[in-house]
Amino acid sequence: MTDPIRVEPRGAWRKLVLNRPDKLNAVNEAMLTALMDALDAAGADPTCRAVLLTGEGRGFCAGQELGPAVMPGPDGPPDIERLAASYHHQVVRRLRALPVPVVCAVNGVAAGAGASFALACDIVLAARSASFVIAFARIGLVPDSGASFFLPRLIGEARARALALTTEPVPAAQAEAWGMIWRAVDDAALLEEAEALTARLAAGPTGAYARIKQEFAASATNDLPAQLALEARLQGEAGRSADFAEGVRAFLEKRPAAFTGREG
Ligand code: T3D
Repeated sequence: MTDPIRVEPRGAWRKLVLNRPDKLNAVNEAMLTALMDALDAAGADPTCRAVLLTGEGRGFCAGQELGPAVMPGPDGPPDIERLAASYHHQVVRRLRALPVPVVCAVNGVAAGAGASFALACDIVLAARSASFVIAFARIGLVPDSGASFFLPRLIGEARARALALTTEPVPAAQAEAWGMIWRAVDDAALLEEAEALTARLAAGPTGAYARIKQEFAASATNDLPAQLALEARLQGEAGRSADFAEGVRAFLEKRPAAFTGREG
């Protein structure tokens, strides 16, 4: 059987590929479990300093697989709450908590939870032909897997509400113009650009990147004094790292820094 998630180790980083192209990489429990395992393995490996997430084929991810698992059965309606909390949301939590940067290369349509997964990543590049569909209401569901958290923060409430209610697709160029993603790139250049960016991040100050993720996670709820206190603590930690010492030395010696990702 084909692995629903293909893991491609690339030295200091790894590529995770959603691998069910005939269904536009729609996710089911087995695929979500494999994705969680792959993210856990990346987080547990100190030599893995960045992750790239993308999809196989013409789609990035069409969200939850619409099939028997989400159909009413003899025992009544499906338990979507359990599915969401135990699977989809666990993926989103892992993407946000992973202590290394996660780049997402949206190679085609990202719909429903597929769009949410992309928006949960740290840096999102999308092929110009790709689109984002907040598709949930098309089938009578509500934005999920973080979509109702990420969207208003990224593009403002007016656009977020309209996308959730109308489910109109957002082309990649529009997503870039709205600040929903980092950059739309030509289809042929997507993977090369995403891989180069991931490799660059994998050679960066890994500990500082982990703390940058912590800062942005906390800024969603902190007031300014709390955020300044957090910045001071994290800056203190970063300032004690070997990478900071190397960064300053490299600056003074007018050469590129050779970061190792080491703390001490
Ligand atoms: O736990 C929870 O959180 C539950 C809730 C989950 C959140 C969700 O994700 S709910 C949203 C679920 N996803 C959708 O509603 C999207 C369904 N798909 C579509 O609307 C369209 O496929 C797309 C807009 C994404 C792309 O359209 P198009 O025309 O490019 O492709 P297509 O022809 O519709 O799809 C190609 C194939 O993929 C097709 O299979 P076939 O006919 O060739 O055998 C299609 O059935 C299949 N496919 C696409 N999406 C899904 C799917 N199969 C199962 N589940 C899908 N989600």
